Amino acid sequence: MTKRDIIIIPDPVLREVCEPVAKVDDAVRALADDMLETMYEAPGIGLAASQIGILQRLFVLDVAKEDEPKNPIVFINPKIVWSSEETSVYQEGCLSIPEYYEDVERPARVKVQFQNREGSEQEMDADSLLATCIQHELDHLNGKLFIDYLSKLKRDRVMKKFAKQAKQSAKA
Ligand code: GNR
Ligand code: NI
Repeated sequence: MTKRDIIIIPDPVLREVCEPVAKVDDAVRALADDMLETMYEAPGIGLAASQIGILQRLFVLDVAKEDEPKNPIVFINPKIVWSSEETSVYQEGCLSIPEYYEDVERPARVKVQFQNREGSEQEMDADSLLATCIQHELDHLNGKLFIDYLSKLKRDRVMKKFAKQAKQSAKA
């Protein structure tokens, strides 16, 4: 397993729409393992392939609490097939937007269809943090970020701050 570098905004790769995974083979499983290692190392509770520059439709997550056993899940070619009318608000963060947190309102519960690491079709009902995280990761696969749900003022402010940082580190 190899820890990969996480891409930070305003890198345009984060705005790309990812392509379906054609076949769940050993290469895809190795990629998923790298993504899990990168996520745990960060640390974060989710990671989409585009965040390490791989434009394929898969993400990993583990929303287990610190005192609970690890529960890594790999979602390949995920699709939300149902969302609740009811919404919930979570303070979200993103490994591609370090140290920035804001409340986001999303459907409280979702049903997601995906392929697991064996390539079998699976369905999962999710609520609370898991539901939020699944939607956050699926957005990544479509080039969408949680700051897109904020006011233009807030989003512009964040983008400007990270653009400036990128410029600084390019110079150094
Ligand atoms: O680590 C993460 N925490 C988090 C908290 C609330 C809602 C979503 C997330 S996902 C984020 C990791 C990440 O950037 N995944 O794309
Ligand atoms: Ni994210």
